[in-house]
Amino acid sequence: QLSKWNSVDTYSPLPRRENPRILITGGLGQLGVGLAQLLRKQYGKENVILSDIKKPPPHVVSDGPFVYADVLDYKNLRELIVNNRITWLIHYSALLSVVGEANVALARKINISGLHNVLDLALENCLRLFVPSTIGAFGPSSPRDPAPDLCIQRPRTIYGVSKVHGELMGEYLHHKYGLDFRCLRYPGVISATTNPGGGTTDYAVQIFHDAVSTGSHECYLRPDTRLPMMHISDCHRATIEFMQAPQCQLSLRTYNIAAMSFTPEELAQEICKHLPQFKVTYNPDSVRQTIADSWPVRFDDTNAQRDWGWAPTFGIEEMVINMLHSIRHKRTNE
Ligand code: AKB
Repeated sequence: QLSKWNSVDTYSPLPRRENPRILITGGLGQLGVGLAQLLRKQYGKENVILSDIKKPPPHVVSDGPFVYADVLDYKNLRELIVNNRITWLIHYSALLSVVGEANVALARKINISGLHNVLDLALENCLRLFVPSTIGAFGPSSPRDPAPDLCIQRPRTIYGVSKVHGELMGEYLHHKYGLDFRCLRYPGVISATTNPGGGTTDYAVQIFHDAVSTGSHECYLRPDTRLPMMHISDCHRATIEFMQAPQCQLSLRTYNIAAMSFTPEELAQEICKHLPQFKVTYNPDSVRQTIADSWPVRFDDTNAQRDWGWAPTFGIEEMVINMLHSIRHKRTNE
Protein backbone atom coordinates (compact mmCIF):
# COMPACT_ATOMS: atom_id res chain seq x y z
CA GLN A 1 0.00 0.00 0.00
CA LEU A 2 2.75 2.40 1.07
CA SER A 3 4.77 1.71 -2.06
CA LYS A 4 1.77 2.90 -4.07
CA TRP A 5 1.90 6.30 -2.37
CA ASN A 6 5.64 6.51 -2.78
CA SER A 7 5.66 5.54 -6.42
CA VAL A 8 6.74 8.29 -8.78
CA ASP A 9 3.60 8.31 -10.90
CA THR A 10 1.42 9.46 -7.98
CA TYR A 11 3.28 12.82 -7.97
CA SER A 12 2.56 15.51 -10.48
CA PRO A 13 5.77 15.97 -12.48
CA LEU A 14 7.99 18.92 -11.54
CA PRO A 15 8.87 21.26 -14.41
CA ARG A 16 12.06 19.90 -15.99
CA ARG A 17 15.03 22.20 -15.44
CA GLU A 18 16.85 22.66 -18.75
CA ASN A 19 20.63 22.42 -18.77
CA PRO A 20 22.36 25.73 -19.44
CA ARG A 21 23.84 26.20 -22.91
CA ILE A 22 27.29 27.65 -22.28
CA LEU A 23 29.71 29.63 -24.46
CA ILE A 24 33.28 30.26 -23.25
CA THR A 25 35.24 33.06 -24.94
CA GLY A 26 39.05 33.06 -24.88
CA GLY A 27 38.71 29.33 -24.31
CA LEU A 28 42.28 28.37 -25.23
CA GLY A 29 43.91 30.38 -22.44
CA GLN A 30 44.93 28.96 -19.06
CA LEU A 31 41.39 28.30 -17.82
CA GLY A 32 38.92 27.55 -20.62
CA VAL A 33 39.69 23.94 -21.54
CA GLY A 34 39.66 22.63 -17.94
CA LEU A 35 36.49 24.53 -17.08
CA ALA A 36 34.77 23.20 -20.22
CA GLN A 37 35.69 19.62 -19.24
CA LEU A 38 34.05 20.02 -15.82
CA LEU A 39 30.97 21.79 -17.18
CA ARG A 40 30.56 19.10 -19.87
CA LYS A 41 30.56 16.39 -17.17
CA GLN A 42 27.65 18.14 -15.48
CA TYR A 43 25.67 19.51 -18.39
CA GLY A 44 26.61 17.36 -21.40
CA LYS A 45 29.27 17.70 -24.07
CA GLU A 46 27.09 19.49 -26.62
CA ASN A 47 25.92 22.12 -24.12
CA VAL A 48 29.38 23.66 -23.61
CA ILE A 49 31.01 25.45 -26.55
CA LEU A 50 34.62 26.58 -26.35
CA SER A 51 35.67 29.48 -28.55
CA ASP A 52 38.83 31.40 -29.41
CA ILE A 53 40.56 33.06 -32.35
CA LYS A 54 43.37 30.48 -32.33
CA LYS A 55 43.41 27.03 -33.92
CA PRO A 56 42.60 24.44 -31.23
CA PRO A 57 44.94 21.48 -30.57
CA PRO A 58 43.52 18.04 -31.56
CA HIS A 59 42.58 16.97 -27.99
CA VAL A 60 40.42 20.08 -27.60
CA VAL A 61 38.58 19.31 -30.83
CA SER A 62 37.89 15.73 -29.77
CA ASP A 63 36.66 16.86 -26.30
CA GLY A 64 33.57 18.72 -27.60
CA PRO A 65 32.33 21.68 -29.67
CA PHE A 66 34.85 24.38 -30.57
CA VAL A 67 34.09 27.46 -32.70
CA TYR A 68 35.96 30.52 -33.92
CA ALA A 69 34.84 33.64 -32.05
CA ASP A 70 36.41 37.08 -31.98
CA VAL A 71 35.05 39.17 -29.10
CA LEU A 72 35.68 42.30 -31.16
CA ASP A 73 33.26 41.05 -33.83
CA TYR A 74 29.80 41.80 -32.44
CA LYS A 75 27.88 40.19 -35.33
CA ASN A 76 29.86 36.96 -35.19
CA LEU A 77 29.33 36.72 -31.45
CA ARG A 78 25.62 37.49 -31.74
CA GLU A 79 25.19 34.82 -34.40
CA LEU A 80 26.90 32.25 -32.19
CA ILE A 81 24.75 33.12 -29.18
CA VAL A 82 21.51 33.07 -31.15
CA ASN A 83 22.21 29.99 -33.29
CA ASN A 84 23.36 27.94 -30.32
CA ARG A 85 20.65 29.16 -27.91
CA ILE A 86 23.32 30.19 -25.39
CA THR A 87 22.11 30.89 -21.82
CA TRP A 88 25.43 31.26 -19.93
CA LEU A 89 28.43 33.19 -21.21
CA ILE A 90 31.84 32.79 -19.58
CA HIS A 91 34.04 35.59 -20.82
CA TYR A 92 37.71 34.59 -20.54
CA SER A 93 39.13 36.72 -23.40
CA ALA A 94 41.58 39.23 -21.94
CA LEU A 95 45.19 40.39 -22.09
CA LEU A 96 46.87 39.89 -18.68
CA SER A 97 48.92 42.41 -16.69
CA VAL A 98 52.38 42.14 -18.28
CA VAL A 99 51.34 41.76 -21.93
CA GLY A 100 48.77 44.51 -21.35
CA GLU A 101 51.51 46.96 -20.32
CA ALA A 102 53.51 45.95 -23.40
CA ASN A 103 50.53 46.64 -25.71
CA VAL A 104 48.14 49.10 -24.09
CA ALA A 105 46.12 49.78 -27.26
CA LEU A 106 45.40 46.09 -27.82
CA ALA A 107 44.61 45.54 -24.13
CA ARG A 108 42.15 48.44 -24.26
CA LYS A 109 40.49 46.96 -27.33
CA ILE A 110 40.16 43.39 -26.08
CA ASN A 111 39.61 44.06 -22.39
CA ILE A 112 37.27 47.04 -22.76
CA SER A 113 35.71 47.06 -26.27
CA GLY A 114 35.45 43.25 -26.26
CA LEU A 115 33.79 43.36 -22.85
CA HIS A 116 31.27 45.98 -24.05
CA ASN A 117 30.23 43.63 -26.88
CA VAL A 118 29.78 40.82 -24.40
CA LEU A 119 27.81 42.98 -21.93
CA ASP A 120 25.47 44.24 -24.68
CA LEU A 121 24.87 40.72 -26.00
CA ALA A 122 24.30 39.33 -22.51
CA LEU A 123 21.68 41.99 -21.86
CA GLU A 124 20.01 41.57 -25.25
CA ASN A 125 19.82 37.77 -24.88
CA CYS A 126 19.11 37.55 -21.10
CA LEU A 127 22.32 35.60 -20.44
CA ARG A 128 23.92 34.77 -17.13
CA LEU A 129 27.32 36.39 -17.64
CA PHE A 130 30.54 35.50 -15.84
CA VAL A 131 33.50 37.86 -16.15
CA PRO A 132 36.62 37.16 -14.09
CA SER A 133 38.32 40.00 -12.27
CA THR A 134 41.61 39.77 -10.41
CA ILE A 135 43.90 40.84 -7.58
CA GLY A 136 45.13 43.23 -10.32
CA ALA A 137 41.95 45.29 -9.90
CA PHE A 138 43.57 46.81 -6.79
CA GLY A 139 46.36 49.35 -6.62
CA PRO A 140 48.89 50.95 -4.26
CA SER A 141 46.23 52.95 -2.40
CA SER A 142 44.04 49.87 -1.71
CA PRO A 143 44.24 48.09 1.65
CA ARG A 144 46.64 45.23 0.90
CA ASP A 145 46.53 42.88 3.86
CA PRO A 146 43.83 41.82 3.46
CA ALA A 147 42.04 43.52 0.54
CA PRO A 148 38.27 43.49 1.20
CA ASP A 149 35.61 43.23 -1.52
CA LEU A 150 34.72 46.90 -1.27
CA CYS A 151 37.53 49.42 -0.96
CA ILE A 152 39.56 51.98 -2.92
CA GLN A 153 40.56 50.59 -6.35
CA ARG A 154 43.07 52.67 -8.25
CA PRO A 155 45.10 50.10 -10.22
CA ARG A 156 48.15 51.29 -12.18
CA THR A 157 47.95 48.80 -15.08
CA ILE A 158 45.65 48.87 -18.12
CA TYR A 159 44.69 45.31 -17.15
CA GLY A 160 43.58 46.48 -13.69
CA VAL A 161 41.81 49.54 -15.06
CA SER A 162 39.90 47.39 -17.57
CA LYS A 163 38.93 44.92 -14.84
CA VAL A 164 37.60 47.65 -12.52
CA HIS A 165 35.68 49.02 -15.51
CA GLY A 166 34.23 45.53 -16.11
CA GLU A 167 33.19 45.15 -12.46
CA LEU A 168 31.48 48.54 -12.46
CA MET A 169 29.78 48.14 -15.87
CA GLY A 170 28.45 44.70 -14.96
CA GLU A 171 27.13 45.89 -11.61
CA TYR A 172 25.59 48.98 -13.19
CA LEU A 173 23.75 46.87 -15.80
CA HIS A 174 22.65 44.48 -13.06
CA HIS A 175 21.15 47.24 -10.95
CA LYS A 176 19.65 49.20 -13.85
CA TYR A 177 18.39 46.40 -16.12
CA GLY A 178 18.62 43.19 -14.08
CA LEU A 179 21.58 41.67 -15.99
CA ASP A 180 22.62 38.45 -14.21
CA PHE A 181 26.27 39.57 -14.00
CA ARG A 182 28.66 37.50 -11.88
CA CYS A 183 32.30 38.32 -11.26
CA LEU A 184 35.01 36.67 -9.15
CA ARG A 185 38.34 38.28 -8.43
CA TYR A 186 40.85 35.51 -9.07
CA PRO A 187 44.24 35.30 -7.36
CA GLY A 188 47.23 34.08 -9.46
CA VAL A 189 46.13 30.70 -10.83
CA ILE A 190 48.53 27.73 -10.71
CA SER A 191 48.12 24.82 -13.11
CA ALA A 192 50.34 22.00 -14.38
CA THR A 193 48.78 21.34 -17.78
CA THR A 194 47.99 24.84 -19.04
CA ASN A 195 50.25 27.88 -18.97
CA PRO A 196 49.26 31.39 -18.00
CA GLY A 197 50.00 33.94 -20.72
CA GLY A 198 51.82 37.10 -19.75
CA GLY A 199 50.90 37.73 -16.14
CA THR A 200 52.81 38.92 -13.06
CA THR A 201 52.05 35.73 -11.12
CA ASP A 202 53.36 33.39 -13.88
CA TYR A 203 56.58 32.62 -11.96
CA ALA A 204 54.51 30.44 -9.61
CA VAL A 205 53.85 28.07 -12.54
CA GLN A 206 57.24 28.28 -14.29
CA ILE A 207 59.08 27.50 -11.04
CA PHE A 208 57.59 23.97 -11.01
CA HIS A 209 58.55 23.23 -14.62
CA ASP A 210 62.11 24.44 -13.92
CA ALA A 211 62.32 22.50 -10.64
CA VAL A 212 61.45 19.27 -12.45
CA SER A 213 63.43 19.88 -15.66
CA THR A 214 66.63 21.76 -14.70
CA GLY A 215 66.59 21.92 -10.89
CA SER A 216 67.00 25.71 -10.88
CA HIS A 217 64.83 28.77 -11.44
CA GLU A 218 65.57 32.47 -11.91
CA CYS A 219 62.73 34.44 -10.35
CA TYR A 220 61.77 37.86 -11.72
CA LEU A 221 60.31 38.95 -8.36
CA ARG A 222 62.05 39.69 -5.04
CA PRO A 223 62.07 36.71 -2.65
CA ASP A 224 59.70 38.49 -0.21
CA THR A 225 56.95 39.41 -2.71
CA ARG A 226 53.76 37.99 -1.22
CA LEU A 227 50.76 37.46 -3.51
CA PRO A 228 47.43 35.61 -3.28
CA MET A 229 47.41 32.36 -5.32
CA MET A 230 45.05 29.47 -6.04
CA HIS A 231 45.25 25.97 -7.53
CA ILE A 232 43.36 25.74 -10.83
CA SER A 233 40.96 23.07 -9.57
CA ASP A 234 39.80 25.39 -6.77
CA CYS A 235 39.47 28.19 -9.32
CA HIS A 236 37.27 26.03 -11.60
CA ARG A 237 35.16 24.81 -8.69
CA ALA A 238 34.66 28.35 -7.38
CA THR A 239 33.54 29.49 -10.84
CA ILE A 240 31.04 26.65 -11.25
CA GLU A 241 29.64 26.91 -7.70
CA PHE A 242 29.27 30.66 -8.09
CA MET A 243 27.52 30.29 -11.46
CA GLN A 244 25.12 27.76 -9.93
CA ALA A 245 24.34 29.86 -6.83
CA PRO A 246 20.73 31.10 -6.71
CA GLN A 247 20.49 34.85 -7.31
CA CYS A 248 18.83 35.38 -3.92
CA GLN A 249 22.03 34.22 -2.15
CA LEU A 250 24.22 36.87 -3.76
CA SER A 251 24.54 40.04 -1.70
CA LEU A 252 27.30 41.20 -4.10
CA ARG A 253 28.00 40.73 -7.79
CA THR A 254 31.81 40.88 -7.48
CA TYR A 255 33.53 38.69 -4.87
CA ASN A 256 37.14 38.10 -3.82
CA ILE A 257 38.06 34.40 -3.61
CA ALA A 258 41.11 33.28 -1.63
CA ALA A 259 43.03 30.05 -1.10
CA MET A 260 46.67 30.73 -0.12
CA SER A 261 49.21 33.52 -0.09
CA PHE A 262 52.99 33.05 -0.36
CA THR A 263 56.30 34.62 -1.40
CA PRO A 264 58.72 33.12 -3.98
CA GLU A 265 61.03 32.24 -1.07
CA GLU A 266 58.29 30.34 0.78
CA LEU A 267 57.29 28.53 -2.41
CA ALA A 268 60.92 27.56 -3.09
CA GLN A 269 61.24 26.21 0.49
CA GLU A 270 58.13 24.10 0.04
CA ILE A 271 59.42 22.70 -3.27
CA CYS A 272 62.79 21.93 -1.59
CA LYS A 273 61.00 19.59 0.84
CA HIS A 274 60.47 17.32 -2.20
CA LEU A 275 63.53 18.31 -4.29
CA PRO A 276 66.29 19.23 -1.81
CA GLN A 277 68.78 20.20 -4.58
CA PHE A 278 66.43 22.82 -6.08
CA LYS A 279 68.02 26.30 -6.34
CA VAL A 280 66.29 29.66 -6.92
CA THR A 281 68.08 32.88 -7.83
CA TYR A 282 66.45 36.30 -7.86
CA ASN A 283 66.71 38.87 -10.61
CA PRO A 284 63.77 41.28 -10.08
CA ASP A 285 62.39 42.81 -13.23
CA SER A 286 61.23 46.39 -12.63
CA VAL A 287 57.94 46.16 -14.58
CA ARG A 288 56.73 42.98 -12.90
CA GLN A 289 58.06 43.93 -9.45
CA THR A 290 56.29 47.32 -9.56
CA ILE A 291 53.04 45.64 -10.56
CA ALA A 292 53.33 42.98 -7.84
CA ASP A 293 54.16 45.61 -5.19
CA SER A 294 50.90 47.41 -5.99
CA TRP A 295 48.70 44.31 -5.54
CA PRO A 296 47.16 42.88 -2.36
CA VAL A 297 49.25 40.40 -0.39
CA ARG A 298 46.09 38.66 0.87
CA PHE A 299 42.43 38.56 -0.07
CA ASP A 300 39.52 38.82 2.35
CA ASP A 301 36.90 36.43 0.95
CA THR A 302 34.53 36.23 3.92
CA ASN A 303 31.57 37.42 1.81
CA ALA A 304 32.04 34.57 -0.70
CA GLN A 305 32.28 32.09 2.21
CA ARG A 306 29.09 33.40 3.79
CA ASP A 307 26.92 33.97 0.70
CA TRP A 308 27.56 30.91 -1.46
CA GLY A 309 29.73 28.65 0.70
CA TRP A 310 33.14 29.22 -0.90
CA ALA A 311 35.93 27.08 0.64
CA PRO A 312 39.27 26.19 -1.02
CA THR A 313 40.71 22.67 -0.82
CA PHE A 314 44.36 23.36 -1.75
CA GLY A 315 46.83 25.07 0.60
CA ILE A 316 50.50 25.53 -0.38
CA GLU A 317 51.55 21.98 0.76
CA GLU A 318 48.82 20.19 -1.22
CA MET A 319 49.35 22.46 -4.22
CA VAL A 320 53.13 21.76 -4.36
CA ILE A 321 52.62 17.98 -4.10
CA ASN A 322 49.97 18.08 -6.82
CA MET A 323 52.01 20.28 -9.18
CA LEU A 324 55.20 18.22 -8.89
CA HIS A 325 53.27 14.99 -9.37
CA SER A 326 51.29 16.29 -12.40
CA ILE A 327 54.33 17.77 -14.15
CA ARG A 328 56.39 14.59 -13.66
CA HIS A 329 53.46 12.51 -14.93
CA LYS A 330 53.05 14.76 -17.98
CA ARG A 331 56.77 14.55 -18.82
CA THR A 332 56.87 10.75 -18.63
CA ASN A 333 53.85 10.53 -20.96
CA GLU A 334 55.21 12.94 -23.60
C1 AKB B 1 48.40 38.30 -13.85
O1 AKB B 1 49.40 38.06 -13.18
O2 AKB B 1 48.30 39.26 -14.63
C2 AKB B 1 47.19 37.42 -13.65
C3 AKB B 1 46.30 37.93 -12.58
C4 AKB B 1 46.72 37.87 -11.18
O3 AKB B 1 45.25 38.42 -12.86
N1 AKB B 1 47.61 36.08 -13.34
